[in-house]
Amino acid sequence: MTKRALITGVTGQDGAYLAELLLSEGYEVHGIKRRASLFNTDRIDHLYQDPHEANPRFILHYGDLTDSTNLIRIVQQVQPDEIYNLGAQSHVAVSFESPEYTANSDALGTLRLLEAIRILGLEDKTRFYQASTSELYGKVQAVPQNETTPFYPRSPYAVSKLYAYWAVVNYREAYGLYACNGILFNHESPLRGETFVTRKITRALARIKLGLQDCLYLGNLNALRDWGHARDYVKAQWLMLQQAAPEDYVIATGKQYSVRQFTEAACRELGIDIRWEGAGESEKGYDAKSGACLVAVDPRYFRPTEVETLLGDPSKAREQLGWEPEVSFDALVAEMVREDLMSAERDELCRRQGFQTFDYHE
Ligand code: NDP
Ligand code: GDR
Repeated sequence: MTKRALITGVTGQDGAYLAELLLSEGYEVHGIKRRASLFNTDRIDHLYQDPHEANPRFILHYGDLTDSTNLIRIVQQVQPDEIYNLGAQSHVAVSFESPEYTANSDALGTLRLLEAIRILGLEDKTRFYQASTSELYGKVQAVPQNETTPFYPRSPYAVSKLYAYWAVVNYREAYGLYACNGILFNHESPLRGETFVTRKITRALARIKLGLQDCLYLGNLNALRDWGHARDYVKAQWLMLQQAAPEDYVIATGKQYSVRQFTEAACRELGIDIRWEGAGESEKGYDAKSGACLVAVDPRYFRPTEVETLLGDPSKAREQLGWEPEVSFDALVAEMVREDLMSAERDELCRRQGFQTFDYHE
């Protein structure tokens, strides 16, 4: 029997990689996308199948995590063997601007899906994956962080994800649901949203290299993160739902770098020698050859409460799931830089030919 999966957040970074993985594993994949005034399926367009063709294996449904009516209807229609709840307002800084919406989609959205499983009597059929996060550790209470480290969330995003985390544990214990939390540390890729720090850096430096942009403005250069590749991490999501019993797992590389080090690694890939001067809010990064300023700190990007350091211990996932990250930090940076350089080259060519290109950066 073909397995059927339902992915919320299928248009996001992880949704795209997971859909690809599940299709390659022979699944019929259903995804929930939001209605937008423009097409918003860039990341999954290569997977698109014409719904008029016979037996499509990749099917999209309009829906929103803030609307339980559509969630119940879609779950009823799809009767999924596995639900991957990846949909979320996932930007930590934005969650300070839109805390109520973040709670509605990230916390209550998760509850709505768990209830949909129950209301439809699918407790024995449908397995549930929740996209939990290292942001739960926030102001960290132990180093490195594992499945037993206490949580201390530091943003409306993290507080919302804390609610979702415990809702999953509670539904597992109360109703016997096969439901898992994947506590994933930061994972990146060329598909990463442009306003997360890694992609912001690789995209801006590629554009600076080609003369399309002057300066990259960043916030806290000292923040430390455990960065992996999204393709490796969606494999762990899938593995969690293939076990005999549902459990929660930390997924991380066990290595840590600062935002400054990520910037330096991207510069190395681009053949730029960066020299730092100043400290704190007045720190700047200069091109050692030309003397041009490449990077400047802008306090606008500081957060009201910051997560200064995260470092995961993935021992449990290694031992029980047989999971290992395959892509190193340097290979991740190289891939992101390569892809952003290609798209900057396209923009530069258009500009040379007299076409105006979009120059938005945040
Ligand atoms: P993205 O921001 O790339 O994708 C989020 C997805 O959720 C998009 O498809 C977005 O749709 C969708 N979405 C947002 N709000 C709603 C809503 N109200 N209803 C339905 N869908 C919605 O995130 P990632 O792919 O990076 O992350 C996937 C999940 O994993 C998220 O839950 C995130 O919080 C969590 N996570 C991510 C980590 C990371 O490092 N990437 C680490 C740990 C956890 P649209 O395209 O229309 O905006
Ligand atoms: P994070 O990712 O908050 O860890 O959440 P992000 O890339 O936004 O920030 C990482 C660190 O970099 C610092 N930083 C900046 N961040 C952004 N976005 N823009 C900047 O200009 C900048 N300058 C410095 C931040 O302060 C922070 O310390 C991501 C999301 O994917 C979440 O959904 C997920 O749960 C966690 O990772 C794990």
